[in-house]
Amino acid sequence: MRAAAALLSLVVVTSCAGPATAERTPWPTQTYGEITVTFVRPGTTPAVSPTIPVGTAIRILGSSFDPQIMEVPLGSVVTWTSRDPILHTVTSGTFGRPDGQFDRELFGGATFSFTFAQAGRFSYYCRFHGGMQATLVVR
Ligand SMILES: [Cu+2]
Repeated sequence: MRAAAALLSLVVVTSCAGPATAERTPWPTQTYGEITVTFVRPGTTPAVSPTIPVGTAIRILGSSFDPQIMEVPLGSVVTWTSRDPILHTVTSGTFGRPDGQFDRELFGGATFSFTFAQAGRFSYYCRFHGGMQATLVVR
């Protein structure tokens, strides 16, 4: 057990590291289920794969959805809260191509909630502002 603890202090945990090649990842890796552990040598910098935030709350602020991409546990209720003084929408689909799952106008402290009962990648946007686009990954 002591040896395992000492070993863990030397590793960096990365997720979704994908297939490691000797050229791209010069450190040995070991995969345990969905977690890949990279064993880092002293004096080197580990390559950590980017991760996206996990949660169920999205803020609308500055004519932007925050976060822009978020992972949502399957079956969760996701809630959008507007912190902007101008009207926006939370509309499923991509700009100009609503998919009909949800479409709600929000402003100034208002909230909207939607339950994601299916896994997948879902885009949503604001009907009034072409640059407001974001993605949820439900898994
Ligand atoms: Cu908007």
